[in-house]
This record gives sequence, C-alpha cells and structure tokens, in this order.
Amino acid sequence: MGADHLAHKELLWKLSSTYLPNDVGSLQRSLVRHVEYTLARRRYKLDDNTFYQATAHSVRDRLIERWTDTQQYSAKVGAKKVYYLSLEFLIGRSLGNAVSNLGLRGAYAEALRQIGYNLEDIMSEEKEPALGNGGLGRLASCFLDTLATQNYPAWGYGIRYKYGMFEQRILNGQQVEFPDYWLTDGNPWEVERLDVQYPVRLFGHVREFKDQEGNTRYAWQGGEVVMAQAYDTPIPGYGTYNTNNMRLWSSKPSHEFDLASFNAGNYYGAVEAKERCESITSVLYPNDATDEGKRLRLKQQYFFVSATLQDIFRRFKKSVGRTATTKIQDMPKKVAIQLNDTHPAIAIPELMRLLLDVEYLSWEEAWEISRNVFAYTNHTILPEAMEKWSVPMITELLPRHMQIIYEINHRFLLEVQKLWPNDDTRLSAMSIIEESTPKMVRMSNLAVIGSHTVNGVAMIHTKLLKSTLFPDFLLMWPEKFINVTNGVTPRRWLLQANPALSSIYTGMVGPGWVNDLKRLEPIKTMAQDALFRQRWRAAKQTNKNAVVDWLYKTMGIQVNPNALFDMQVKRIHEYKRQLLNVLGIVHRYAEITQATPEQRNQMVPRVCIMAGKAAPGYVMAKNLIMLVCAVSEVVNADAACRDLLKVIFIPNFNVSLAELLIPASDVSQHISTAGLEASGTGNMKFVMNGGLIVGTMDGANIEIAQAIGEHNMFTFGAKASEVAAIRRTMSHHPPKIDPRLQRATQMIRSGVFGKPKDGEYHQLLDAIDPHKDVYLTAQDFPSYLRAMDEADAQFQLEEKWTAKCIESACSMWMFSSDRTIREYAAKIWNVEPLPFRPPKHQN
Ligand code: H53
Repeated sequence: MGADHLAHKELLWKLSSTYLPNDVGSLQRSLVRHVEYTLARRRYKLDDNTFYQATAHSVRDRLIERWTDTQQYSAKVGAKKVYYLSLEFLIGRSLGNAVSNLGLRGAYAEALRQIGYNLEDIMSEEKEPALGNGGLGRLASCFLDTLATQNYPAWGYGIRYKYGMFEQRILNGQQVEFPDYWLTDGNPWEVERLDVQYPVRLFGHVREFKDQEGNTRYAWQGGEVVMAQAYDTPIPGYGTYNTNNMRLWSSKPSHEFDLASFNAGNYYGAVEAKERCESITSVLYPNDATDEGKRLRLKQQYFFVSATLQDIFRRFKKSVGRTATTKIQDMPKKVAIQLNDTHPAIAIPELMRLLLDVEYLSWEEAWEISRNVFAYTNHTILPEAMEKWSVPMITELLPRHMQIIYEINHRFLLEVQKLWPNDDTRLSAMSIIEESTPKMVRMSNLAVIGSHTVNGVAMIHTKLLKSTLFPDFLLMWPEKFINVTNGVTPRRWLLQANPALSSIYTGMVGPGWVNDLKRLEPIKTMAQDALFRQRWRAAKQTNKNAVVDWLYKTMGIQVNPNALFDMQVKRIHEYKRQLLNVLGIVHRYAEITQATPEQRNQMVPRVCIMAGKAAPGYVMAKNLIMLVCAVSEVVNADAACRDLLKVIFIPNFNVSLAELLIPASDVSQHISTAGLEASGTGNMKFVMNGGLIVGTMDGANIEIAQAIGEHNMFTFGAKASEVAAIRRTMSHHPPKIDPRLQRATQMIRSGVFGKPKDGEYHQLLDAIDPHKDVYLTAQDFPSYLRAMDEADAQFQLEEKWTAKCIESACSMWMFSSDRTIREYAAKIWNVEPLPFRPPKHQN
C-alpha cells in the first residue's frame, strides 16, 4: 500500500504541477474551451456577455493557480496572518483589475481582438458587486488589493449578500430604490467551498455546570442552528505571484434544523424556518454611517463573526498541530484580527466564548489572548453612527455573549474604580452598558476595551476621537490610540481608471510607480515644461471627452467639453453638505440670469455633476436629491445658461461610475462641516487623477493640503476647533444672513424650481436657519463662494492651473493604500510580507 500510495502521489503531483500557458494562442484556446464546455454555448454568434463570462473563467483559472500556491505556501511556513473583518467590501468590477494585476491585459486584449472582440467592451459587461455602502467598504477593498500586492498573508472576511447596495433610479425627480440582484448571471470570480461550512447558533439558553476539576463552566445550547457556507474570491496582487483570499459567508438551513421541524409534522413551518435562515445574508443594510439597530442586522453581524472565528480557529489549530511547540496561547503570534468599525465587534465576546467554553481556558488566559488578537478601526465620531444594541435583544439572541459582556464590563469597571475611586460620572461614561431604558450595549466601548490598538483614519479624526469620544480611555491607555491615515489603491484608481495619465507616468518614470507612488515625485518639476503641460491637458481632455460621450449616450445631455468639470460624488448626508453645493449652484444661476452679455462673456462655463445614494429612510437626503434634480431641470432648460452652466445628477453612483468620473474632474468638492468627515477617500482619488479640491479643513483634506501645498487647494469654512463655539453663540446671536444666500433660498422657497407638495424644500432650508444651523451651511456660505470664485479665476489661467494639477497629483504618494497598509503591518499587526517565488516557467 505504501508503494502504491507513493506512486499515486507522484502521478498526481505530475498531473497537477503543469501551469497554464499565457501566450495569445493559449489564451484563445482557453476562451473557446470555456465557451464550449463551461458555458455550453455554440461556437458562433456569441454576444459580448458570453465572452465576458468566458474571459472571466479563463482569467480565474490563472488566478486559482497562484491562489492555491500562495495559500499552501503560507500554511507551510506557518506565517502570521492578518484577518480583515468587514461587513462591507465595495469590490467593483474584477476583470480589468485581475488582468492588469496578472500582467495579462495586453495578451487578453490581443487574444480577443483577433477573434473579433474588444476587451473594453467585454469588461463593461460585468455586473459590479456592490457589497458595501461607501467609504468604509471601498477602503476595505483597497486594502485587500494592497495586502496582496505587498505579499502580506492576509484574508478578508465578509458577507455574501444576495442583494447588494440598491440600484438608484430617478423617477419624477426622486430617488427610487430597486433591488440589486447582482448574481443573475452567476459570479465567475467566486468558488463555492462546499467543504467549508460551519454551524452558527442563535437564541437558546446557557447551562451552567461543573467540570471534572470542579470549575464552573457554561454551555450555550438549544435555539436555532444556521449553516454558514463559504464562498472564496481570489485577490491578486499587482506584479506579484501572491494571491490572497476574500471569504464571504452565505447563510443556509442546517439539516439538524430541518429534521426537527419536519418530524414535528410542521411542513410549512419548516419551510418558513428555512427561509428565515436564508434571509440572514440576503440584503446589505443601505445605511452609511448611521445605525438602525435592527435585529436582523445583529444576526448578520454575529452569523458572520461566528463563522469567521470558527474558520480562523480551525486554521490556527491545524498549525498548532503541525508544530509541537505552538500552543493555543500563541494565537496572537499567528493571528491578527482587524475590526473594520464596530460592526464585527461581537467577535470579542465570541472569541472569549470559544476560549472559555470550548477550550476551557481560564478567564485571565482567554482575555490575554483575545486582547492581543484584536485591533479596532474607528471610522466616525458621528453620534448617529455609534452602534448600540439593546440588552434584551442581545440576551434573547446571544444569551452567552450577554453574560460575557457583563463579565468583561464588571472586571473593567473594577480597574476604573481602582484608578479613579468614587468617580461615578467617569464610570458610567466608560461602561459598556448604557443605563437607559432599555439598557444598551455600547459596541464602541466594547471594541476599545477588547482591542490592543484603536486607530482613527486621519490625523484630525484621531485627535477628535481621543478628545471627544474616548478621553477617559485615553487617560487609562495612552498608547492604545494611534492614527493611520487612509489611502487608496493606485491600481484601480489610476492604472485602471485613468489609462491616459498612467501612460504619461509610465513614459516618464517606467511602470514602477504603480506600486511605488513616490516615484512620481520627480515629475513635479515637469510642471515648468510647457510641452509636458500640454500632454497633461490632452490626457485630462481625453477623460473629459469620455464623460461627455457617456452623458450624451446614457442621459441624452450635451455638455461643453471645455467647461470646468465640477464634481461632488459621494453618499448623500447632511454633514457632507450637498446642500451647500446646491445653494452655490442656485447662486451661480441667479448671477448668470442677471448678467449683461459682457459679464456673461467673462464667466467660466461650469458643468456641475452630483451623484450619490441616500439611505432609503433618510428623508433629508432624499429631499436633497429632489432639489438637485429640480434645479437641474430648470437650469438646463434655460437658454441663458446654455454653455455656461449645466447641472447633472447622475443616478446610481457606484465604483464603475467613479472610475469614469474621477479622472475627468477639474474640481471636486469635499465640503463637510469641519470635524465631521473622518477622512474621506474620494478626495485622494480626485487629486491623484489631476483634479483640484474645493474643501474644508476636515478629514484627510488637511493632510492632502500639507502634502500638495495649501496654495493648490481651495479651502474655506470654519475650522473644527471653531465649530462648537459658533454653534453655541448662534442660538442667541444668529449671524446675519448673506444676501446672496438670502436670494438663493428665496428662489427655492418661492417656487422657481417647483413646489413639491410636502414642503420638502422648506424642510431642507429650515435646517439652515441661522439660529440652528447645525452643519454651519449658512455660516460657511460666504467663504464657500469665495473659494468657488477663486477656482473660477484660477481655471482661466490655463498654464498655471495645469502646473498646480501636476504638482498636486505627483505629491500624493502618502495617500496610496500601500503606505497605509505598511503602517498597519508595522504598528498594529506585526506581520511581515511573505512573497512566494513563482515556479520558473511562470511569467
Ligand atoms: O469611512 C471612510 C471615511 C469616511 C467615513 C466612512 C464611514 C462609512 O462609510 C461608514 C461608516 C462609518 O462609520 C464611516 O465616513 O470619512 O473616509 C473610510 O475610513
């Protein structure tokens, strides 16, 4: 048997160790094979979609080789791994990213061209997975790209929602939500791992008993058991063989569950229960930076966390088995878990439960391990985003976790009392439990207490987080709080989104800039070169023309390609102040209609583009969209505006649309009330793509201004340090309203843009009444207009403008997620890159 076994193994190895060839002919054979055998289609008359599917499968084959090699290698080496736990991954389309990261873009383009297909067209067939809301989810996807590119052993864990972020359509000038069933054509990028399933318990009760040594133990029993099914997506790095994994969980009924109900003779009940199981992962909650406190959402969080920790635990224990010297106490040497916001923070009591109730460790041992495994990223200080779950809800759904949370809190409060005896105010501020009716569990306090490191996402955000959100925790653990400023991947946001600019860069410094953005720095001096500036402008014009064509084709709108393209594209939120933008537009409209022909000749033509989704229950955000659409109708139909002003609300903003728009902007707006946008990441993408910013001193804007020079940014508005005092005084000393603001609001109120029947515009404008202008919209209006005027003036000085754009774009290296991830690796995770050397015959 031994000899047979060896012979089998050898033959198997021989058969499986041949790698796929990547020459054009081989790629074509692979495409056709997938058309015929994977898709079972005939060989002729094939549409682009079929060829998209075939290309995706062909690319996937090549990803899988690298992926399995990388995973086997890191298991063999026993490397420490990073696990990025996020309820959102805003992935965007995969095909373009995969072929360029594999270095096969040219080969696939040629292979397709020869058989009559165009790679770009094929790429646009892909339906984009939108498993996230906005910044937080997109950041997670940028991080995965960088982790793979820099050869870190890292996995992303998340949920495979059946319905991603809703599709936004504008009907009668209003947002209407449609379900996003992104899986209609299947998903060629994922592999269903039928061998990776875990049971997840919900509800039930806790049984207390004594173990053999007489220690009190707890077992969580009964309730419902749901199965978590793994779906894996390979994440290729750029210019490396390393390929990481993103594992998403989908819920399905367990057999145990079925049998119980069917045996009880309750057929319909059993089917309903099955549906309840499946519903756990059916839909992404469409709220960005707001907490809804829905029960199903807590189920999602726990379901995801439980499956993920079982999986991490299993892998870790396998590695413990491999080396006799590793023990369970060594978990922090092998495992780093990053909590992306508090959404996965229930992982902290869950890991404690596994260590206590399954591994039978002592509380002290378990806590030591747990605290050294977890780190927490905070992404906002907005009170409405702070996750709180009611104690009765957690008790019902996760009874054992509620006990553990109470125990964590009890032990923690004893420490607090030791430090600050008789300080009840402090005690109640730091407690995990909020003493309200009903009592609430503060997930952010739990996350801070249960993590070894807490980070904010931009310098100002981290400062505010320390001073306003967690000041007492900071006194207790000054070292725990650090800043890691966000970043974005240059692969998607430059190389893929902006081929025109990318080829200029590559022509100047070679292709190395793609994973080393510092290499662009020397190009700054080229801002003085007239010929270079001309090339730069040509690239920008190419990108603007692409948007002009797209607008005409998809929306039937004609715009002046030489106008200043002004964009504000992001989630709609009061704190992001899209209203300030609209009021500025109405002001501009008023100026145009009242101008003499000579004055009009002096004006800078502008195309104002806005896009973004409003949470379905967020009335103010939906009203805002209504107003933008109404303003756009009136302005665009007014002959006086002609080439001078166009206002466009583009529906259904998503990653693909961002890739089209961002490279075409001249100016973009990042105009949140100072102190409220944690970082922002769109700001980084726009500047990298040679656009300038109109912005407040908020989030990463501040650091961008430092990096590119303040003279290259149009800043305005109250500073974060001034906001509180301004708010305090406004109630008794309201500031005088700027007459231009008065005129703009008057136009809106009087019905120039229609009079919706429920007074939606009044609602928007009442909120900026100078007595209670929470977001300082009226307050900042005059300085906002000054910044916009300055942008207009500068835009007319074409050569100077171009020089600014070049200088700025080439100073952005620190906003590459490559820098961000290096900081996480060094300051938080303590992990090293582990490059896997490719087999010789691989390119
Ligand atoms: O996270 C981004 C930040 C941005 C912040 C955003 C965010 C969400 O998208 C969702 C929830 C949340 O708490 C924060 O608003 O400022 O750039 C990535 O850090």
